[in-house]
Amino acid sequence: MPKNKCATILKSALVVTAVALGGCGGGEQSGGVAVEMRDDLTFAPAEITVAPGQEIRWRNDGEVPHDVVAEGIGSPLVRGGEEWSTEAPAAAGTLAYACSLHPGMRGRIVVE
Ligand SMILES: [Cu+2]
Repeated sequence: MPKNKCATILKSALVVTAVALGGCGGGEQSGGVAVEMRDDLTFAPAEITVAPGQEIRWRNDGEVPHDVVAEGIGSPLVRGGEEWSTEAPAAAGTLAYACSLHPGMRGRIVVE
């Protein structure tokens, strides 16, 4: 039956798309912006510029745990070897954030 055949082709296309999208994850080439959480209590880079809704990934390659706290953003504790990501705000503007564990550890997200 032509209708069923069509549905099968559609399902196959969806599976292929899902696999292709899944294969893009993990690297810095995936369209996200990466911020390093460093043992010297800084975010590097301290200021990033992203597009509305773009993925932002905080990665902790050190040993000191950190988090990311801002208006509308609250990460869990990100320990050494872990990472956490979220989407940039949908509206243009500048969002300041901080690590709640380390006063003075601050960063800025510029959405434009
Ligand atoms: Cu911190």
